[in-house]
Amino acid sequence: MTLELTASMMCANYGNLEKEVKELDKGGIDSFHIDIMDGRFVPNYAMSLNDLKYIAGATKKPLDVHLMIEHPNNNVQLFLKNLRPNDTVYIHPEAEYHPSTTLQKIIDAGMVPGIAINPGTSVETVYEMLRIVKKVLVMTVNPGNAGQMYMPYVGKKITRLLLLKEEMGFKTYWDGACSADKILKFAPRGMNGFVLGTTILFGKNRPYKETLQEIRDYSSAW
Ligand code: S6P
Ligand code: MG
Repeated sequence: MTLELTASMMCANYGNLEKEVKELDKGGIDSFHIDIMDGRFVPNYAMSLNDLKYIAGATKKPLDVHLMIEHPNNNVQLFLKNLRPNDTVYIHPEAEYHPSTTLQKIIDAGMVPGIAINPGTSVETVYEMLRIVKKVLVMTVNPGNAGQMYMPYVGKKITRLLLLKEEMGFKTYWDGACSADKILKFAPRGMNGFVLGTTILFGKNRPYKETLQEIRDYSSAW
C-alpha cells in the first residue's frame, strides 16, 4: 500500500529554507504541507503567500496548502494562481458561510479540493462535503501550532471516516502530533497519509532521508 508522507514546512528551518526543501525532496518526501494562518481563525500567524511561491518554485513535488483563514472564499484565488494542477487546497468548513462554493472554486481551478476537520467538528457537520472533496485532513490537535499533544477522542471520528472513504470517494490524511506509533496503528487501517512535523521529522539532528526511509521500512511490513 502507498503511504503519503508530507512535510509540515512551518516546522522547517527558515534560516535555510532552500536547503530544507532540497533535502526533503531528495530524502523522498511525497509532498510539502504549507500551513497558512491569519491570526483570526487560529490564534497564530504562520506561512505566507511568499513562502508558498518560493516552495512552489523550488520543488516539482505536490504542495498541500492548509488554509487556516477566515472566509477563504474571499481570497482563495490568490493561492490558486500560484499552484499547479494536482496541488491540494484544504479549507476549514467552520471558517466559511458556504464552504461548498469555495470548494467549487478550487475544483474549477484544477486543484484537488480538501477539507480539514477540527478535533471538535463532527462527521455529521461536514457529511455532504465528503461527496465533493477528494481529501480529508483530520486534525488530531487544535489548529494553530506545531508541537501539541494528540487528542485521543479524535480516534473514534477517524474510525468513522475510514469506513466512509471508499463509498464516498475521498482519501484521509493525519495532521498533528504524528508519531511512529500513530503511523503503525492507523496506516494499516487505511489512513492514506501523514503530515510530519516536530514530533517525528524536524529538529531531530537526523538526516530527513534516514527518518523517511525508516518510516517506509516499517510501513512495508503490513
Ligand atoms: C497545526 C498545523 C499542522 C502542524 C503539524 C506539526 O495547526 O496544521 O500542520 O504544523 O501538525 O506537527 P507536530 O508534529 O509538530 O504536531
Ligand atoms: Mg496543517
